[in-house]
Amino acid sequence: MPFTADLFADDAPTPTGEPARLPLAPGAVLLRGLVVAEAAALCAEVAAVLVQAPLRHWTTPGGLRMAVAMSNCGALGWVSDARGYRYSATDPHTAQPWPAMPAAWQALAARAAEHAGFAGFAPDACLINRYTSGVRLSLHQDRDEQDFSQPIVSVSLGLPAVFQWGGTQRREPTRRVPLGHGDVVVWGGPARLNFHGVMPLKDGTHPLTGEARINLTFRRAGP
Ligand code: MD6
Ligand code: FE
Repeated sequence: MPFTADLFADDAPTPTGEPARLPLAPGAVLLRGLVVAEAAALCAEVAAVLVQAPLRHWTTPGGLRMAVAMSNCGALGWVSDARGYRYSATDPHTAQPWPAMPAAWQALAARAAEHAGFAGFAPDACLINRYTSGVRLSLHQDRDEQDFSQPIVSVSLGLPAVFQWGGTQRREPTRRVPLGHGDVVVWGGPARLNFHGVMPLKDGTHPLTGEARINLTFRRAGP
């Protein structure tokens, strides 16, 4: 009996092979385990990208060192320094273009967006975030992109985290959404500018990422 109950729990993969979808808000959905089968390959490709464009801690416009270590691939990459938050075609540390976004990643992001109802998503930026023990990302909006009609696709790899999901105003209450290895969150439409963050990462070790959580966020940053 418990076995059957588990198999058909709310968020278990459905017998049709459709991913389990947990709506967060109109325009925002968690696709639990959507990329778990490709996750090992993704982790290997992440490592290869990070050889070309190593992780680093950007400085906020206010002069604070960001706790999350970041890098990018794709035509554009998200960076932060005293000049502000922005997208750049080159890595400020090497003055080189960012590594290309692997074709498999673009396809994966488009497929995830499609599952969430956003057809034709063609990301030009993939931000790579690395969290280690105690590291958090405070509540923010993603608003450095040019076209808010395009969604964002966020892939979680490695250690689990608790996502903080708010509303369109900072003062609105937030809810806590557990994210695990292979989970994908897509948001766009009316939820595109919702506030969100990541609670401090708990200690742990994952066979694919070690003592870390890796998050890939795919965006359409340019026109
Ligand atoms: C993270 N993600 O999950 C941080 N932003 O590590 C984000 O800030 C984020 O997951 C926009 C859309 C999806 C996200
Ligand atoms: Fe964000």
